[in-house]
Amino acid sequence: MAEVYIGIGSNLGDREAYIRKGIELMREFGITVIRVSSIIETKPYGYTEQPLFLNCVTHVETFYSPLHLLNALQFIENMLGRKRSIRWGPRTIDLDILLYNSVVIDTPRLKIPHPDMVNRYFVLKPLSEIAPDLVHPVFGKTMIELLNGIKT
Ligand code: A4P
Ligand code: MG
Repeated sequence: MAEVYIGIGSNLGDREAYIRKGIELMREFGITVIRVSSIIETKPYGYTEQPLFLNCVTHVETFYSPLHLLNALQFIENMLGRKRSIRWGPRTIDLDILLYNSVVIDTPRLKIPHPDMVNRYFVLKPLSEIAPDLVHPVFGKTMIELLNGIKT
């Protein structure tokens, strides 16, 4: 069983409903959802000309391999009407694998830990709420240390 943290974001339509539905569908796909952080509203990062996001992080357990999990999450994104247009652009739902045990993967299709998570308030804030002492497998710092290290 793998311990996994998944980042969820939405900035189109009924954002909270998309997040709730995304979590429900993860359960239907056999993923065990252990904990869900608070949902926070955040300014768009990267491509800034888009609506505000709602973000949260979930702690899950799964027997899926990293690639199977990615496939399942992308299937759920498509079920919820996600259309891929511009990179970092608006979306009904975005499901990113942040951490998968202490696994480090660097391929074009899948990068774990999510490479930009250490710079993102909208990831580190909810992650520190549910796993403050979790250590990043590459940087060797806890989530709360990483959160305290970024400018907001
Ligand atoms: N991919 C590689 N590694 C992973 C991973 N660990 N988890 C690949 C999920 N996917 C991963 O993603 C593009 C490709 O990344 C996938 O096909 C997969 O093979 P995508 O979801 O299709 O496109 P995207 O999300 O637009 O691109 P990207 O680079 O993943 O963007 P991010 O990092 O997801 O950032 N601002 C706020 N406030 N809140 C947000 O949630 N999100 C983004 C998107 C930008 N600004 C934001 C937020
Ligand atoms: Mg994504």
